[in-house]
Amino acid sequence: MTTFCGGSYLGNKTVITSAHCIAYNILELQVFFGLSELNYIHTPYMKNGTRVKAIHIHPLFDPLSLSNDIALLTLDDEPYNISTIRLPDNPFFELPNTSLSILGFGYTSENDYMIEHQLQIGEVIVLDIRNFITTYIDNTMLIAGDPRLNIHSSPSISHGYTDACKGDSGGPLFKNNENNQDVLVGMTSWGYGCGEEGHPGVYARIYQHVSWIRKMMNMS
Ligand code: 4AZ
Repeated sequence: MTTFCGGSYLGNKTVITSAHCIAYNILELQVFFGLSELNYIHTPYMKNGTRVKAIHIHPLFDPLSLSNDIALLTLDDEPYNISTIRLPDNPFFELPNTSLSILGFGYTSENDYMIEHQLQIGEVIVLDIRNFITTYIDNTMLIAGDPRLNIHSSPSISHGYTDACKGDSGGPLFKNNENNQDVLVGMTSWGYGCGEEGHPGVYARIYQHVSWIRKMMNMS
């Protein structure tokens, strides 16, 4: 068994993750909730995953460009005692300079070779997508990077920026709002390397897809 991606629980037996995480991994797919630690030695702890009953990949997901990198997993059972993340009801947290959190068990450097045992958390800020539009980046994506990126007086920081990396895909880019609720703003999707100057992480936008997500949740 391998652990390869993150996800978030939306409630109503529905987990949201990246489409590219599951497009090739549909056999034996299981979801593990509420872990802050992965334990490879005592694998029995990992045995009680929740099975997935149905997979809904966004109809506009493009596996080449990773546009619309969103999928929903419908579970067999409601997970026990797992808090939900809220969907955004406005696009305000997508605005440049908004500080957001990311988390995952992914690599902590580009040259890593194994995912982390402890869940890692980091802070990134939303960057203005207009500065990053290329043939690879479109408006179904958000760009976010190290908060130090907007401090122009830090030329000594040339690498080692806070960023998502391999293994973090599908995990949340989120904001703890003024009511202490976590709001899902994006999902870790891809990037050129990890933590490199000029190459912030790319996230799937959630706000844009809220009506599709709600529709699919009510249907299942
Ligand atoms: C990945 O392979 C991946 N630096 C996720 C995020 C980033 C790079 C790679 C962003 O899952």
